[in-house]
This record gives sequence, C-alpha cells and structure tokens, in this order.
Amino acid sequence: MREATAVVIRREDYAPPPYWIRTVELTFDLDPAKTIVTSRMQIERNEAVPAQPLKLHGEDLNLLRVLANGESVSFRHEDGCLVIDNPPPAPFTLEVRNTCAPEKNTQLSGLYTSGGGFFTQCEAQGFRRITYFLDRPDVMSVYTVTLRADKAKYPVLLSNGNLIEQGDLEGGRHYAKWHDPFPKPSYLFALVAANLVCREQKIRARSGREHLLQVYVRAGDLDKTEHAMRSLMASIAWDEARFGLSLDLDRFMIVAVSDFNMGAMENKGLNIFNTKYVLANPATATDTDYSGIESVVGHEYFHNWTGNRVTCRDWFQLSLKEGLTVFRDQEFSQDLAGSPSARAVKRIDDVRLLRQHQFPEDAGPMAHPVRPDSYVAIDNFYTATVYDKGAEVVRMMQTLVGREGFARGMTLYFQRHDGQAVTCDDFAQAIADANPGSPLAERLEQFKRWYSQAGTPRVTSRGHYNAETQTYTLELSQHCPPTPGQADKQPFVIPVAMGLIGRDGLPLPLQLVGESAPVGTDRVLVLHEATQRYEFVGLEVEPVPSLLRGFSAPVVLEDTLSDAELLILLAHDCDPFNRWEAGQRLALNRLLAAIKGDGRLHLDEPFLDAMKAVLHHPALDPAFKELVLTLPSESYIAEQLEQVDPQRIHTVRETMRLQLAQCLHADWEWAFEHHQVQGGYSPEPGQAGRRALANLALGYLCLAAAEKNLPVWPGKAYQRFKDATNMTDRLGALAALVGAHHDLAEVALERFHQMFKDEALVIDKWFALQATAPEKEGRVFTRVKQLMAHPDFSLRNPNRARSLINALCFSNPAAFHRADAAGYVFWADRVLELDAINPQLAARLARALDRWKQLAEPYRSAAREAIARVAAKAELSDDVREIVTRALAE
Ligand code: B3K
Ligand code: ZN
Repeated sequence: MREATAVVIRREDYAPPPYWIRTVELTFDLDPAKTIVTSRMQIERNEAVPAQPLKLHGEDLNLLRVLANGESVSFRHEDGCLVIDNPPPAPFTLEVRNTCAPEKNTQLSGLYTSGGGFFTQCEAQGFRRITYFLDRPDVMSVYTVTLRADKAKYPVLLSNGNLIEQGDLEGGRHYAKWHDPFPKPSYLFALVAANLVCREQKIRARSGREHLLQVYVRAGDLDKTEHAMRSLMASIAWDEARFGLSLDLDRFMIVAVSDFNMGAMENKGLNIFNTKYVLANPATATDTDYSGIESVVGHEYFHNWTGNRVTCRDWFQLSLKEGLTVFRDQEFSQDLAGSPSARAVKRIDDVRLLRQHQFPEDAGPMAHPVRPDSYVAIDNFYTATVYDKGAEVVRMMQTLVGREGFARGMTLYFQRHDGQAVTCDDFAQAIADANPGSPLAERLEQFKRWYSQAGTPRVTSRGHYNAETQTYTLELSQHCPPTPGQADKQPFVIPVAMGLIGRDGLPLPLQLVGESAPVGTDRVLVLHEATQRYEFVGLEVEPVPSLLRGFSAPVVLEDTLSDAELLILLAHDCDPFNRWEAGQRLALNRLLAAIKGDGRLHLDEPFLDAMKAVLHHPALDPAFKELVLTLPSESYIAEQLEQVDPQRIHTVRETMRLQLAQCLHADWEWAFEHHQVQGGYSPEPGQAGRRALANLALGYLCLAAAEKNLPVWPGKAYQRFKDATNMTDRLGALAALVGAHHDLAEVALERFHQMFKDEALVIDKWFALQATAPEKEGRVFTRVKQLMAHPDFSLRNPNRARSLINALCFSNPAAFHRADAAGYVFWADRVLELDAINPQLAARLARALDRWKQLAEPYRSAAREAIARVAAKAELSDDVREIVTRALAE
C-alpha cells in the first residue's frame, strides 16, 4: 500500500543491468509463518556499462544478513532496494539471508500457502518478495535450489529442472535439491512443497529422447488429470511437427493449485496452474472447460520456447512472448480441431473474445499499444491488448509471409536469439529477414506501428460497379481514433483477405486491372495508405464483396452492405467466418435500429427464414450453427453505440431472444431432439457442437414456455438436469431454467449445490450462473448480494471471488448498471475490500467501469462518483490507483 506518489516506469528509460548474476544457490527452510531463504549469488560486472552501486530488489522481506565473499559488507535500503555502494571487485560471491511469511501472503505473488502447501508465483515481480535479487527479465542465472520442510506435511518438494539429491533430515524433516541447467530470469523460478499425488507418463520424442511428464494434484483429484496429460502430450507433438521445436528437459511438471491469480504460469520445467485449467472429468467439467484446459496447457508448454528459451528484455516487450504464445496456442487448437468448419468455430470464438475484451480496452482509458510506453504497475499490463491483439499482430505477419514463410521466420528467430532476452523489434526483424520480398519485409517499419500505436483502426469500404465496363472498384480507407496520449495516428499495414461473390452465391474469379488473367477466387489486399482503390475486371454482374475473411486484421470494418447482400453472404460465403459475421450483422442491425428507435422490435420474415435455413442446413456443423444463432452480447452491442443505456440494450435484446424463441419454436424442438449425443462422453468438437446447439435450443424453449407459463419444456429441462451424465448437459439444463426465471430453477440450484458441494470448481460455476442470469426486476443483483454471505463464498480465493463479483460486474451489464447506482456502490466496496487482500485481483475488478464515459445519464454520473470514491481512498495499491487514475483522467 502506497500513498499517491506512484512511480511511472518508461520504456525509453531502459538501461542494461550494471551486474550479472551468473549462478544462484537458494536454500529454503520452509515454514508457513517464517521461511528462511539463503541465497548465494555469483556476481559479475556488466563491463558494457559504467560502474554503479549494486541495487537488489526486495519487497516485504525481513533481512537477516549480507556477506560479500564471506565477509560482512556495508549496505543500505533505498526505495525497497538493498543497496551495496562499494561491493568487492567482481566477480564476487554475495550471500543474503532473509525471511518471509508465506501464510500472510494474501496477494499470491511470491511464496504463499494454499490448501496447506507452499507455492510460488514470480512473474512479473514476485521473486523480489522471496529474496533480494536483480528481479528483471534480462538478468539470467543458473539456479540450484535446496528445499527443506516437514516430511509428513510436505512430502512432495519440487523446483525447476532436475532432481539431483534428496533425503531425510532430523526432526521429521526432509530435503530435495534441484538443478536447472538453463539460465533463466527470476520470473521463471518456482517451487512447490505440498501433499500431492501425480499422474505420470513417459514419452519418447521424435529425436528419440525420453521425457518424464507429471501432473501433480491433491489426492482426490487424480481422476481429473487425464485430459491435461493428453493435452500436454499433444502440445509436445504439435510443436515438433509445426515448428520443429522439441522439449529440452528430461522432466516436465504441471502442478495444480486452487488459489491462483490467473490461469497458469510457465516456470521452466515446473508449470504452476490454476486448478480450473487442469482438473476435468465429464461429471464436473464442461466442454468449454475441456477446451480451456487444452489451450492453457498448450500455451504454457509453448512458452518453453517462446518466453523461456528466448525471453523479454524488459516488461514493455511482454507481447514478444505473450502475443506470440497466444497465437501459437490458437493455431494449436485449430490444428487439433481438424475440419475446416471446426477450425472456423475456434477462430470465431477467438475473435469474439477479442471484440469483447480488447476492442473496449482500445476504446477506453486503459488503451495502450501492444508494446506499452509506460506503466505504474506492470501487472496491470497483462491485458487483452498485449495478449490477444498481440496475437493478431503475429497472425497478420503470418498472413503477409505465408504459413511456411512464418515457420522459416521462427527458425531464424531461434537461430539468432536462443538464450537471449530480446525485443519485439528483434522478432519482427527475424520474420521479415526470413522472407525477403514479402509485403512484410517491404513495409516492416510501417507494419511495426501495430506495436507502437494504440486504438482499433476503422476500415471503410465502398464498392462501385460499372455495368458497361464490367468493372468493380473497391475503395478501402483507414483511420484510427485517438487514444489517451496519442492524438494522431499514421496508417497501418492492414492485410485484407477477400473474395467477390455472385448474386447466386458462387465465388467469382479475381482479376485486377493490369493482370493478364484471373488468379483464384480469394486473395489478400495489403492496405497501407489512408485510401487505396482496387479495380476488378471481367465481372458480368455486380458482385457482393466478402472482406476481411477469417478476420484477417484486428480492425472494425465499416461497409455499406445491404440486408440483401448480408443474406447472400450468410447463405453462401465460402469463408465461414464471414458467413457467421453476416448473421451477426443482420441481428445487430435489427437490435441497433430498435435501441436507437422507439425500442420496439419485430423480427421480419427474411431474417427468421435465414436463421431457420442455417439451423436446418445439411452441411453446416452444429457448433457453427450455435454460433450463428447466438445473439451479439450486450457489451458488444454497447460498443456499437455512442451513448449507452444498458437497461435499454438489455430490454431490446431480451425481446429479440423471446421472439427468436417463439417464432422458431418448432425449429428449436427439432434442434433439441436431433442433436442428442449417443454413447460415451468425449470433449471432441463434433460431440461438443451437438451439445452446444441442443443446450441453446433448450434455453430458447424454456424461455418461450416461461412466457406462457407452459410446463412441458421446463419439466423436460429439469429431467435432463437430473439425468445428465456430463456437466455440459447438466449445467446447460440448469442454465435454461435459471435463464427463464422458472420456479424449478430454485429446486435445481439447491440440488446442484448439494451434489457438488465438495467440488470447488463446480461451486464456482454455481455462483457464476446465478450472477450472470438475465436480469429481471433486480432479482439477480439482490441474489448476488445474498450470495456474498453464503458460507461457501470467500474473497480470498480468486476463482470464487471472480465467480460472483467479476461475473456480475463484467458479464451482466443489466444487473450491474442500475439506475439507483447500487451496482456501482457494490463495485466500489468490493474493489476497496479486495485491494487490502489482493491488489492484482482488485485492479482487475476496478476495470469494470473503464467505459463509464460512454454511459448515458444517470449511469454516467453515478459511475464517476463510484470511481472517485475509490480514488479518494488514501491507502491504495499502485495497481488500483493506476486504474482509477486513468479512468478519471480527462
Ligand atoms: N505468464 C503468465 C502470466 C503472469 C501474470 C502475472 N501477473 C501466464 C501466461 O501468460 O502464460
Ligand atoms: Zn502466456
């Protein structure tokens, strides 16, 4: 907790470290109340920079002694650092001994206790909460770690690398010594000491090398580790096949812990995971959970190369590892999904997330470039921009150089930088250098504006058909709205994948003026000027343009397509992404017209027929149909408006949901009956798609029934809830009842809680489902407040806190944005309460009001007041202060 004078860290101030720490030997005497840490460091001068005092970072530590070359040495404390003004001539050995208090560490950064065990989280700056160190990613050291602890309480002692020694000690204690041969930055250090069991698997890689894979969990959870292990094996095989990158360690461990601030952490050889991204069996986990586990296991594994072997020079370069690794995990899941349609479903899911989280971020007070220029609390910059927009930037590079060209670029990147701490520039340079003559290499400096300019570019398209000359002129323009601190933007390099479609829905051959013959039916236009024109020739009829196929750039496309043209795209586009997009646009047009108009909405036949046609289409996958028939979210609708009245959006969207439910009633019945899964559960995309569509149908059927008070479908839903043999169907049925506010929902909720009271991750779902139910007469908000007092609720467990509070504030706009401001009062209270426990979590919640300026009155003033109340608190973490200060800035 600090007073208002937060220090701003700037990218332009980067300076190389004055010292290197080549090796470090750590010894831990583990005790929850007082752990003693002894660190012996081999320190060298960095001859490239002038001599300076040695400053080691430290936070919340109790220093016991400091020895240089075994002798005492004078030191002082400054800004939380341990400073040695006159160290002995380098190289020298520095020994530091200190204590820390893991059981008091509610921030979950550094060394902490959870469920009776010890765990660490060091990224970004947690290592300094364990011992004094040069806690920055460009200082890489070889670690040898000895753990000593009570043997009965902590039978498992783990750290990075290889186990080189273990044995018993006096007093019922034991020890283990680990050595990691790879030099690494301190943020990749990890230890675990706990009572755990593990699933093991030996594998032989392509190279012939043997590896031991282990997944550690608490004793009762072993039956939930199969999917994580399978995902790990699939990740290893994929990285070898796609990028020629193999596992460089004899032993690779995953440990699950139930108190964890984010999804997982890629510590070298010892990944630590939130239980949410490890534990799954059909009875407790949904299809979405299964695919989340696959992605996150893949993501952390892929970091072993992109992040660990080549790491970041400084934290401004975070997207170097995160954007690239998200791109890699997205590609992995797509490749695993297999069919073109299943790949498209994954792409649509990823784009939906980007639009839901990153677009609003880019339009709000926290807008920052993929490579930020400054920060106060680095933990606030683990954002959708750094991760997901960062991944889109890497994807655009792949689009511009081709898939093979990109793989060549990756190979060159590792040839050049293996073992180094580098920058985003180094990465882009390697991809470009491996692809001379490509549009990326030709415009590399301009392309890199994606790293330096914040904001979501708008691309406007205008088409003009000349029947006489049979030419179609496509004019593309770009502009990017200002963001805080960046008023003027220069044009980006924007790959626009596209095709033209005939009125009959067939793809048309593409020939630009000046070309001797048509080449294919799709291509990538590279927009790099403010405005460019493309003239297509040889077109006998006016085409329908299909632009930004596969969402080839993270931009907002503004075109003038009519409903008739959108209907053609929805029915025929060979690009599944744009087919889905056309359906969303048709729905959005109707929603926005009602919201901006008198609020009334009456769904027209062409729209309803188009939706029915998708639903009954013989060739489309159920998973894809489910995506088309799911309406744009309330927050996505809000992003399309200048002034947002969340209640009005909710009312109009609910009206549309009800009409879809009623007008397509027979179709939903058909969909539900015809998409039952026979046979045993598997999370594979085919089965999951059928379940998703059946659950969507059931939701609509219960909604329609509730409106007319008809008992059949709620009764069926309740029956399905009881009989379900997997969590996807059980939760789907429960959600259908809760979503319709049916009386049976209460009975089912009670029963669900009773069934799963010992399964923490399922109880999280139970809280979240109630917090995200469609608001009706304030019931949901009231329920959330009651649930805060439920014996199972706790602010200290991040998953539980998020399942209730973040679920309400981020995922239920109509329950949160209340005319009486009670939602905002609730939010401010929780932010302050959480900040005293866990600032990272509090700062995340603080972002729920990022877009307050966009709200209509009375919401706007009330939201501002709530933010100001948080900001006025004298004792705030840097994390929360940075968020609310930015939110209130003009
Ligand atoms: N690298 C970690 C995130 C660390 C967050 C620190 N506040 C997980 C990941 O992206 O793989
Ligand atoms: Zn990551």
